[in-house]
Amino acid sequence: MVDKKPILITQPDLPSLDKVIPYLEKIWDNKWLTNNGAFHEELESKLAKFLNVPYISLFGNGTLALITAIQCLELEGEVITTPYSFVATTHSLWWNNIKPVFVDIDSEFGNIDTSKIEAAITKKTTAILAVHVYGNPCNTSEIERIAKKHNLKVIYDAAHAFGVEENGGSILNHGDLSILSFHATKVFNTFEGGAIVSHSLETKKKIDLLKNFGIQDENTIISAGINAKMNEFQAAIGLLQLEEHNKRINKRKLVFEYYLKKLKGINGIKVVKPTKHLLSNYAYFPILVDQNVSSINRDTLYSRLKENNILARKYFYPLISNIDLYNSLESSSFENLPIANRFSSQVICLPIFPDLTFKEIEKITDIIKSK
Ligand code: T4K
Repeated sequence: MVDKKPILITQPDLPSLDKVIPYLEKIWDNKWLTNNGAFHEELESKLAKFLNVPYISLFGNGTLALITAIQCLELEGEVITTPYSFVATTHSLWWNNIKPVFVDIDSEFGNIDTSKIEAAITKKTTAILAVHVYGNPCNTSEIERIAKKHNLKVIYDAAHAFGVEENGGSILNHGDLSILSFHATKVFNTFEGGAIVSHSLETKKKIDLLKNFGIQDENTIISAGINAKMNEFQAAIGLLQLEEHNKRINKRKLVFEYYLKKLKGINGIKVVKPTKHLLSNYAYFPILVDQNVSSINRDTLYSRLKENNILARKYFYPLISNIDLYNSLESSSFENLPIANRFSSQVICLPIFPDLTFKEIEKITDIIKSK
């Protein structure tokens, strides 16, 4: 019999309501709702400490953070990026009138393949926009070596990488800027929200102007900024989420490890998993279904899970380079992006969240085993 309640890809973490009320009371008393309110300021400084980064600027969502990061670095022309991401990554270039140039991904983690970047650089290239897909770090040292050699800026879309550390340091400390998403579906959520991590006070100030219409003071507007501010309700939620964060990541780790145990040795199923020297956030549980080895293809497995009320997701399908908006670009050709096309046709992200039970995991893995 099919259970009535679906198992969703994720279930947003929420603080208990009784803890939220005092924060709401404060907002109601202060009547200060947005524009650098007290909770906004407190969350910025607490997050910078928690993530071990020098400067952070809060945003209304991750997409606005991406668009603003590009504005901050004054990019133009062409930017090298990956087609294997959520559409927001490439859309942020489109919103800045920049041509995306897609480079293929590596076959282990699905991150941009650094060995292919240099061949894609032209006179018009101004930056590399890479993504730490599923929270697994890109090859940052190689990206930054190439960027230095060709005088390019580097932005990391770290929407999946809240709290991830590699070799003991935050992966947010790489590149010129990193952006985060605090969307409901992320490991740290403020309902909607996002941030830019920067490495100098001067840059932070520039970002803060850009997210507030470019207003310097009552009489001076110095840039064509946008409205991308985080409000006090979001910031209050963020402060409460932070208290629970480590506990939730520990629970995610148990879920992740139980999945690994249950999926061990199944022909044609490969888990995209973090390396050992990583402090992971266990944000996603992606598997690749290899039709040549497995008795089933990705779409059939996806449907079978759905028939059993398990709503997994094909993150990331369709491949960004294959959608109408971008498929006429030269770099979108299948020949240029064989690995990304393969990943996109094989991937399923299985449900993962702190309260997913072992029983639910068994239900999911049993369906995969019986394929
Ligand atoms: N860069 C990357 C690499 C990203 O992955 C994202 C966002 C961004 C940039 C942009 O950041 P933001 O501007 O979003 O801050 C979801 C999210 O909407 C999106 O934030 C996320 N990436 C992407 C990977 O996933 P959808 O279209 O799959 O969302 P949706 O509404 O179908 O939600 C997925 C599932 O989550 C639902 O089936 C049920 C569950 N859910 C969702 C919401 C919103 C809940 O249980 N409660 C909720 O409130 O894109």
